[in-house]
Amino acid sequence: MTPLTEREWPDGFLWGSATAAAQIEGAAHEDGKEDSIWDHFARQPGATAHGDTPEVAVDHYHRMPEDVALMKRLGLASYRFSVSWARVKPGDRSVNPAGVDFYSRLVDELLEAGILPWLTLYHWDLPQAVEETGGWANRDTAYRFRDYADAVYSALGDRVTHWTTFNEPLCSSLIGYAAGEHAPGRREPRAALAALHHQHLAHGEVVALLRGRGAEQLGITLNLTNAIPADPSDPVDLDAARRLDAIWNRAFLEPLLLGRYPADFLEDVRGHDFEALIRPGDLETIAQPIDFLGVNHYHDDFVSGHPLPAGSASGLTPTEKTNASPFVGSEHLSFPSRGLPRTAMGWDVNPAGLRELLVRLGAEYPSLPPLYVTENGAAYEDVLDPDGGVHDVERIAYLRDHIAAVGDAIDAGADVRGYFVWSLLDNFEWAWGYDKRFGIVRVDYDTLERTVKDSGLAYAQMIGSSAALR
Ligand code: GBH
Repeated sequence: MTPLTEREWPDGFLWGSATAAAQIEGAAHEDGKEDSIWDHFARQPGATAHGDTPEVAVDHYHRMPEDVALMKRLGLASYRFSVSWARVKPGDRSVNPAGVDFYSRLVDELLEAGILPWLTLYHWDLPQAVEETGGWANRDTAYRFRDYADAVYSALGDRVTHWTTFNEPLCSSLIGYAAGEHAPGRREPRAALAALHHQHLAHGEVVALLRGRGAEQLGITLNLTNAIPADPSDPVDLDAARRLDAIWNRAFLEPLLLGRYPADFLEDVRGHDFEALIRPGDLETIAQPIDFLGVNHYHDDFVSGHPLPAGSASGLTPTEKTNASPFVGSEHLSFPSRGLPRTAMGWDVNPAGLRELLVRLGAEYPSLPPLYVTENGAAYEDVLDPDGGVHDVERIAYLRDHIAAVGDAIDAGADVRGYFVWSLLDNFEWAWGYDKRFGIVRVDYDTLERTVKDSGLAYAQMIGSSAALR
């Protein structure tokens, strides 16, 4: 098997893999867990492909020890997982001992296996009961999140060193509350902007709280993309790229790192009275120093300000699927084809984009903390070979080229300290249900049996040999 990388990596570079609670755990109504917005949303007709739900997912809740053993066999140095709020504080009421116990056992298993637990407090699964009081559009949710984080820290703070507040607040605000493609499925642009600000506020409140309680490493994960103008000589496309960069990247980076919302973003959303949501002191709370920034990256966005010619091929955006746009204030954006190879998600493959992004962040934000690539990976139509193996050559090529791009970014001066493949296991891919497989381990959805794909073998071999270089 050709190695994924032959490069030398910095000492202690952290190789891991990532998952999220709602995508793998199942046991959606066991041991006191109540509905999250994803349980509720997935039951609505047409919300997910084939009506798939997270009810069983890949049954990680019951197979956790076996899954940790698998991580150990793969040689993972770290495992990035998320905690389900609706399991720990069902209905946002008192703490559920059985829910806490699951994560406590997981952390013990990981430590026993020599794997660093990398914990995310929120990966999109708000308790449905909290949504029913307004969800993230309600400022109060930020304070309820702080109470939930406090409960998780009380249970795990003695063993978990790395804490991430949010995974991709962009998705859980703009895609959940404006495009309606993710839970809670609302199509209310101003509620989406409120969700965005309240998640930032919740992040800041939790950084302050956990800092005070002695947490070692605190950060957040953003999904960041390069906004590439379809025609760089066309002012309309340049403005489209500027707008996309504002609402997709800078509306998150600037409050967190610079304590302000970008002026052009404020201008773009002017019609929604966004600034009325910001109270004195909020930006100071939001911009407290963090110890790392997680970067999830899958693809660039090739964007235009012109309508697409009828019948032209384009990316699969929520705009086209639901006629509701996540780009509040810039609803006219369109995504023509860039002519690149695509994954099964319809996402362009352009590894150089990851290098450019990581390098650009360092250049644009002097106060940038160390970076970790907390998600990168690809969905393909995996075929199970009669020999029992999964020869996922496209995923291997994707990982090899993106890992090389991370190495190139480090060579160019970017301070990147680790890389997590998305995902450890095939899983519930949100609105796509079980249709799209991102795992380096295959899951048979009838038997729930796990089979390491060739990409998993290649990744294990790489971690083993790059560990040997240290
Ligand atoms: C990650 O997000 C998630 O963290 C993870 O749970 C998920 O399984 C994984 O990626 C694979 O999807 O509005 O048309 O411009 C995905 C990154 C970035 C995908 C924003 C959707 C918006 C498409 N997301 N993108 S559009």
